[in-house]
Order: sequence, then C-alpha cells, then structure tokens
Amino acid sequence: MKIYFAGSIRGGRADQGVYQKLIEYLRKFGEVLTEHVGDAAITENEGENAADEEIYEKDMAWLRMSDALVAEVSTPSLGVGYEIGMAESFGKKILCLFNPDCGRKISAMLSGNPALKVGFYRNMPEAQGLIDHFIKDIKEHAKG
Ligand code: 6K6
Repeated sequence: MKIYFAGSIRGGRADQGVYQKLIEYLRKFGEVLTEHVGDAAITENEGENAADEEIYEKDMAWLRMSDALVAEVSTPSLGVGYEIGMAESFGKKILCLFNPDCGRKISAMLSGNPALKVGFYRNMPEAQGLIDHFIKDIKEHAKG
C-alpha cells in the first residue's frame, strides 16, 4: 500500500513531531511517499532551494499513485487543504486527523464532507486506533 501523508509545512511546523510519529506508525502498513513532511530539518521557510513548480508536480504525481491520503489537519495549511480536495477528485480514500486540544475548530469543508473520514484524537494511541480502523476498512473494501 502506498500512503500519502499530508501535514503543514508553510502553514506552520508546530505539529512536526506529531507528523513524524504518525508517519512512523503508517510505515507499518506500507510505503509512506511523503516522509519529508515529518522531517524536523524542514521549516516553514524551506523550499527556497527546490522550485515550487517541481514540488507541486512531484506531490501531485505521488498523490495520483497513492492508495490513500492521511492528513493531519490541526494546523491549518492551504497546501494540505488543496491536497485533500485533489485526493477527493482522484477518488482516493481519505482520513483527516484532528486534535481538538489545538484550540481551533476543524473546517466544515472537512467535517461536513461525506467523501472523507475525520478522526478526532487527543494522543498517539487514539490516532493509531483511527489509522488501524481506516486501513482495515480499505483492505475489507478491496476484498469486496
Ligand atoms: C524540500 C525538501 C523537503 O521539502 C521540500 C520542499 N517543500 C515541499 N516538498 C514537498 N511537499 C511539500 C513541500 N511544501 C509543501 N508540500 C506539500 O504541501 C506537502 O505534501 C504538505 O502536505 C503540504 C503542505 O502545504 P503548506 O501550504 O503548509 O506548505
């Protein structure tokens, strides 16, 4: 299974440590195409070396080839929102993870959308349980 993990970069890196842990856990189930999203060395000012056009093209190609998108959406990010919308248009399975303790409310564009799953978690075991359930659903669906 190929998993596209999405998390804020230029939207702010406050949750980078959480992304790293989620990516590590997702590796149990397959290949995570976007491991760099959890990289502590990447700040919101990164990307000045790579052309934005290249970033966009590469990410869209990875998104197309993925089986599922897992997005951590507690830190709002235009890029993550865009990736979620594109994943929906590509017909991908989508899980959005949101920690209500972040002090914000999740966008109604996600929580009101029946085409994707939103999971609320307050700690890593809860996030892992949501991921387990999401992957199990995908596998059962694939079996038919
Ligand atoms: C080079 C090395 C590591 O990162 C870079 C350059 N930047 C990006 N590389 C890959 N994907 C990116 C980069 N910047 C944003 N993205 C994509 O957008 C990721 O897949 C994230 O899920 C999302 C974050 O969007 P912003 O708007 O918060 O930056």
